[in-house]
Amino acid sequence: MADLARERDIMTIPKVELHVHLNGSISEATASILARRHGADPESALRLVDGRYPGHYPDFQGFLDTYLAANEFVRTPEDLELVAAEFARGQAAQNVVYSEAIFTAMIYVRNGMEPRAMWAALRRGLAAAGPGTGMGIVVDTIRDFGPKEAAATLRLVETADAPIVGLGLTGIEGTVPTASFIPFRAEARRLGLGFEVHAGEMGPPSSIVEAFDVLDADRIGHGVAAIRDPELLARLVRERVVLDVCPSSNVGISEFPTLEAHQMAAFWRAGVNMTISSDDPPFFRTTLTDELRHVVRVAGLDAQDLGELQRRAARHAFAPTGVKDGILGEIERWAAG
Ligand code: ES4
Ligand code: ZN
Repeated sequence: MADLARERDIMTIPKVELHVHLNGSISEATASILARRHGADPESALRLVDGRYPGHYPDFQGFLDTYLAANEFVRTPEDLELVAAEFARGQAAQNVVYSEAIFTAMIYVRNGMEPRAMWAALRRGLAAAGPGTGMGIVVDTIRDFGPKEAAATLRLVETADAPIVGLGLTGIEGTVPTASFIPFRAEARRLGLGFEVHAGEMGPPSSIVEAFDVLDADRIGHGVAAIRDPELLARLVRERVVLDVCPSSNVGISEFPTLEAHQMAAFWRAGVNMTISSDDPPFFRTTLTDELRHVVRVAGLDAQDLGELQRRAARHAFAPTGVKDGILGEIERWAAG
């Protein structure tokens, strides 16, 4: 067996991150600035523990409460621009050359932001790190809020001036029947957008099956429940289904007790078409770079495997072909160098 990928490989490789929530990328420092700006005490309003988000939650709802508490203070376009700029600079610092940022636009519209000003602030913020830090936006709707919310999300997307590359379905699996989102999925197709579905995160294997058979998802967010259903796992391998795997997030909501107990190594060995992402980095006290360190260690990846992970992420991005070819070229130069 070749040697494990080295720290230097992990640091220098041009990275692609397909599954990272912009609303889940608000650092404690930025959330504290925003809380104070809106007259709240950061420590209590943000549920901080020693100045930090807990990082570990008893379940998904526990995480969601903390995440929503921070997002409550993103009220004006200036607030959003600050959040987006911090995100872009954080990606740039890790040599993430392209990100697909999942964006729950309705949270900010409900907070009182005017849609045109919201999209303009998002564009300005995401551009903060310059053109070498590419960004696509995946606008999601939260399942729990139902099909009306999905329709409202669509109206926002149709009039948006922003680099939207996909639509997504997030939230708590099983709260609303999957079939209620068929029209939302159909609109993604009509608009020429990719479609990502969070499934098999806290829900059962059947939730992943529904993401395909009911919603014809282009990519699955998480999908880790597939480990409990060997037939489904075989289907995922056979059909080359892309799973965005986010190990620290799964551990952070108590789906697995530790990173070592996470099934990423079994997925890798089985030949699952997985990519690696950070999901909600500060809320799980992680970064994409940390997630790559974890998968190298736990699944025993060498430098070539690491290159393969990043090539896959580039190939399965919702970005235009020209953008993807540019990223693949950067990865080839890294592999050759
Ligand atoms: C999610 Cl709404 C939301 N935000 C972040 N991560 C998620 N996983 C499932 N739904
Ligand atoms: Zn997610």
